Amino acid sequence: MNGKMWPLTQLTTLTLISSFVGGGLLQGCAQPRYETNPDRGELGMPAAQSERATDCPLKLTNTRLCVSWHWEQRPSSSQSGSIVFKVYRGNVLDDTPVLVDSSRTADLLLWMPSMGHGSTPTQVQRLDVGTYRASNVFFIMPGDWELRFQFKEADQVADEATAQVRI
Ligand SMILES: [Cu+2]
Repeated sequence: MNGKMWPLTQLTTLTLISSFVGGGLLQGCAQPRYETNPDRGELGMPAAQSERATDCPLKLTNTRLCVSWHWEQRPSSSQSGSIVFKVYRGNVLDDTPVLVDSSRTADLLLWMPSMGHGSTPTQVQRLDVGTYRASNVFFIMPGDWELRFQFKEADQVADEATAQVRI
């Protein structure tokens, strides 16, 4: 009886060792793994593998929330453009982006710092949670401009994040 059991035990031990080593080395393994990866923002759960940690290059000065933006329509010397911008924070669980709605009124100010003047006013519209479109984005002259993403209370700027653009 013992003579037959021994090889089985050896086989089981070997299987356990190889799956442990394999699981540690092969990070891209397709089998579900439910432990939390010690690396920041990465979970072993398959559904979370494509999610990325929050990238926050542009922060609002007061709330420290993040702002991202992109051209929806680039302006020209004769045509105004539009910008979509979003406000978000990092998820407390895995630091993936979570859009945040503000109780304040969003605005976008176009400002030329070297000459101390603005441009024509933009119009900002809320599209969804933490998501805005600024239309009528027009620069009255070429040069270095600031996009000042602002959140106002009673027409006073309560929070602001500034991005630089060359027009
Ligand atoms: Cu100017």
